[in-house]
Amino acid sequence: MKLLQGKRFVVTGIASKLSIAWAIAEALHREGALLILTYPNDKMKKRVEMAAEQFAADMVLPCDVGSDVEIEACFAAVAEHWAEGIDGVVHAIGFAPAEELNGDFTDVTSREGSAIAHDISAYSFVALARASRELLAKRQGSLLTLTYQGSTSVIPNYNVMGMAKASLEASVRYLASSLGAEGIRVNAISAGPIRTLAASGIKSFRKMLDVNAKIAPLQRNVDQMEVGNAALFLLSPWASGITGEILFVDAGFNTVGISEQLLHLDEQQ
Ligand code: 0WD
Repeated sequence: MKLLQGKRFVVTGIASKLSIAWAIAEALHREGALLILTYPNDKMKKRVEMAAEQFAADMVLPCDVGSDVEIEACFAAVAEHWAEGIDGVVHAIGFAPAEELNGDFTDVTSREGSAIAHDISAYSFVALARASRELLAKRQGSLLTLTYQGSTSVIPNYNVMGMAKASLEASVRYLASSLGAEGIRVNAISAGPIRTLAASGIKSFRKMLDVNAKIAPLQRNVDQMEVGNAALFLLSPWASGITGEILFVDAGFNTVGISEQLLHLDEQQ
């Protein structure tokens, strides 16, 4: 029998085959899980339908997380389809206006851009948790989100997304505390940089990948499926004792202060 045979998950955030959510859906499907996939707008619908076909998803539903009405309608449809509850919700969503992710933090961070980044990238996780609470409680399910080390350390051009990810990580802890009594676990994966559509919006991303691979203990970057497999674990009964946790899947990058490579940087130039 497969690891997650017959378990039921809602996966958000598929924008292309490169999306981290695509790999998570692939890992869940590989282990026998049933899926409902969501899309934010008509432009993305076709791509998500492609994923649905590949992973034999039960259905695809619209869910722009900027809209409470859409979130409610989405989970009402999930509840109708899976009245016995769900085993997990994956939040793989991040957004900030492009001009916020290019330039000096103090100069480019605007009130409006900040509000959008926090709403779509952080608050939306709380909104999804509220909408799925009853369904998750029925099967002791869990919530999973994706974050990045730019929440706690400065990364050039990550800017307002660093603020939003810090807020998202705080919400993981508050949600874990709020929902723990119902048996619902809440965790995040802090992934190393991976080339996706969202990542391509960050200035100098390619350079960041190079630096990351040089400094990380594993001397390379991670790929989508390494995140997918870690997600599989956190969403599974094997992680039943883990909640409020931020799990790094970043080839060890976050553990390094001064690496051997950094120590000899001047010799390499
Ligand atoms: O290096 C990376 N790629 C990392 C990504 C490192 C660490 C963390 N992450 C995070 C991202 O911040 C995000 O939270 O992983 C999550 C998934 O990102 P991804 O897989 O890198 O990026 P992508 O394939 O672009 O998926 C993000 C998607 C959107 O894509 P676009 O490209 O259209 O912005 O988030 C979705 C959308 O599908 N999204 C929304 N979904 C519902 N409602 C909304 C919305 N309003 N806005 C964006």
